Amino acid sequence: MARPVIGMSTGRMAVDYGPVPQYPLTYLPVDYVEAVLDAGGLPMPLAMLDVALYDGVAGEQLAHCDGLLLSGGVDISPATYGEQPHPGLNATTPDRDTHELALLAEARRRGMPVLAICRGIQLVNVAYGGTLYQDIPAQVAGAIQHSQRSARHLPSHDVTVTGPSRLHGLVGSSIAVTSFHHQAVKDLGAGLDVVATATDGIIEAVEASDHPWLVAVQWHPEMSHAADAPSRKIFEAFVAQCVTG
Ligand SMILES: [Mn+2]
Repeated sequence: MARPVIGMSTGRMAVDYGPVPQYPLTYLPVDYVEAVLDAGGLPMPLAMLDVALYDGVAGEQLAHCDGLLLSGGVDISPATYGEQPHPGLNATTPDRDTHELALLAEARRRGMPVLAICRGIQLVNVAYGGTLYQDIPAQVAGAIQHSQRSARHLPSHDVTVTGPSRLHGLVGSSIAVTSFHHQAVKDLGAGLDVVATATDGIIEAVEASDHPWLVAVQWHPEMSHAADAPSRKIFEAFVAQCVTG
């Protein structure tokens, strides 16, 4: 049977590349590619583009896909949710924000399954009208460490998952997760349900009630999927929802 095609959002960064200084590249961490392959999907990186220059192309990209994975990356511009930049905000890529918002809007229009990871849950929350903590250590008193210093595949902090929810059905009530984020959902977007939290109250997963299958997590199951069964289950359940067509 043909593998479902999983469209995956990408970023851009400029790096010194051989003899070319600060060469702009499209990028997608390999962990996402391998997690999708191992779950039976066909990874299709969707090149980030300026939606103002290439009107409608985000929709054309998704027309070739059976599911959408919103990947991790840099901070989302606070302009997308009507706030000024906090001193703790890191670099942003506004073109990526608008591209991913266009991809998500098209996925919602099509009822296409969506798995959103790290920056992805933040993007989903903004798309549904919510806001973000721009810098957890500066804005959330008593917050635990959400940017782990241990190796990326090692679980860092605990997450409590509430049911009934898709996520609870997949991983149960409590899991330990890998964590590399300094932003998080603040005010929840309308139409989203919180289905997981950390011990400090930080929202770690949401699902959309207006969508056939939209699961968004703040942690990184793609980093731990090789060794961690709950991480694999999230990818397998997502790919299983993505019917080829
Ligand atoms: Mn976390």
